[in-house]
Amino acid sequence: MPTPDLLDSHKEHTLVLIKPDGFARGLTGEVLRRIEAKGYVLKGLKIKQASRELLEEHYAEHRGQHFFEGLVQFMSSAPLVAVVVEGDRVIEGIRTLMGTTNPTLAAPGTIRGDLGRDWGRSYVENVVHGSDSPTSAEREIALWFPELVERS
Ligand code: DAT
Ligand code: MG
Repeated sequence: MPTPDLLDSHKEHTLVLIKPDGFARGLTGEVLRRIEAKGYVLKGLKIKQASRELLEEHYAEHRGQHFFEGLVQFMSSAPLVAVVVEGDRVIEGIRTLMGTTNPTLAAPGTIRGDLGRDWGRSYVENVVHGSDSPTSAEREIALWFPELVERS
């Protein structure tokens, strides 16, 4: 197998996850459609059932929060889709496309506002994740796509 091309470090990238709820509901295509229609470019894509270890690392900033355990359990319970997206100001742009964290309150027109809702569970199901800053994006891409950022 050829080694995949590494990401261009001069360009901006973010990590998007189509969470287990979004993947199970068949919303992967719709989320990717919105990202591509906006003009951003997909640079990495994989279906994966993430381990507890990976998710504890991914959500390290939330360790100690009351929702942490439920969040990690939900995110590791079923497959998800991980995506690296490229474009100028893509980190902010994806956050705008996603909408706010609570899907009941997320604005119509956003992914969470249009596709997410409260299903009465003890954890929040909001379809997507997007990195919240350049520091987070770099850390998260290295966690989920080490093959795109370093030579093995
Ligand atoms: P976001 O996913 O919008 O970046 P976040 O980083 O603050 O939000 O939280 C990560 C995830 O954790 C979020 O998508 C859903 C869950 N979460 C956040 N705050 C929560 C809360 N108060 N109660 C339950 N789950 C929460
Ligand atoms: Mg976050």
